[in-house]
Amino acid sequence: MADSVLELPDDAAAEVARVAGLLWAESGLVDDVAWIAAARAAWEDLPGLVRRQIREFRRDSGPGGALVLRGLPVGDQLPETPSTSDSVQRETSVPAAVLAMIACGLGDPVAYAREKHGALVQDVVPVAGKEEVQGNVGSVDLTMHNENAFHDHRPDFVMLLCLRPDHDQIACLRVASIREALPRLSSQARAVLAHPVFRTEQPSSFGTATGAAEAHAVLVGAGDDPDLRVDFEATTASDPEAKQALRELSSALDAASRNVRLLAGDLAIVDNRIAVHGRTSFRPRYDGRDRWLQRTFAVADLRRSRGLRRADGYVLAD
Ligand SMILES: O=C(O)CCC(=O)C(=O)O
Ligand SMILES: [Fe+2]
Repeated sequence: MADSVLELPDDAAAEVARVAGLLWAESGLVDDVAWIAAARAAWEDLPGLVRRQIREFRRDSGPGGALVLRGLPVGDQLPETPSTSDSVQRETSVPAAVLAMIACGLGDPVAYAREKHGALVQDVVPVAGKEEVQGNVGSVDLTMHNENAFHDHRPDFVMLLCLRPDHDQIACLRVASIREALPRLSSQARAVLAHPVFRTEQPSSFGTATGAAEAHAVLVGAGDDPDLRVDFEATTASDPEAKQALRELSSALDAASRNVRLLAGDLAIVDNRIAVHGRTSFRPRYDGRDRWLQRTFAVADLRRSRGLRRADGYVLAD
């Protein structure tokens, strides 16, 4: 099982920086299939320490369902933090190289055509006027969620690489796994959560809700080690008993949650099958030096979504 935090020793960090620098210099754009192929090859050149940790995490993400790698390179000349919704990283860069290589180690990167222009490396930045939005443009507390819980092909892993923390360094990524919450749930709640009496709408980053979401269970698979599928902003329960079970789950996850303060060069990887994530509030200044994360999704089995991906690329059409 993987440890939950790995601080890279200096020599390993320097080696990652060297390999990322070479990949950055390869021609093309981040979303080019050829550049992702180069990232896949470059993954093999990363230090064994990093590759082992990622592969162990892929096999078993542990009780907490999250891994933080500290000390990754993010480049020397960081531009201003982007300030608009839906901004993405199309040009190759050191952070994009780190995300692409590690996505290839976890499985393969993916994106969704309807979200953030289908870009594989996306900016997570606060946007003026959107403070209250329950999405990554906001700066109020962000409710716990599985990423794209509404989607049949939601990501298996969510990677968030910090390029720049918030000014006050108070924003925390929150992570909670069902493995740690399950013992806190009553057997009644566990049983109800395993029934398909919940519906989850698409998040605001995908556009407005359709009202056509299908019923699904929140706990899926092994009774003693289930997968989790919930978004406390978007999942609704069909009857009072199911509503109560959802409330119980929310408290159990809160009680099991961990706060992670990400600093520049910290990469959080969340196992989206067993863990939810959210974020505590912070105060953006919109001065070009606001909190800036870059995000990439990965799936363990790319083939499974082939029907949604044109030309066997990395973007899911729907
Ligand atoms: O801002 C954060 O730390 C996390 C935002 C989030 O949930 C996401 O980008 O998926
Ligand atoms: Fe998220």
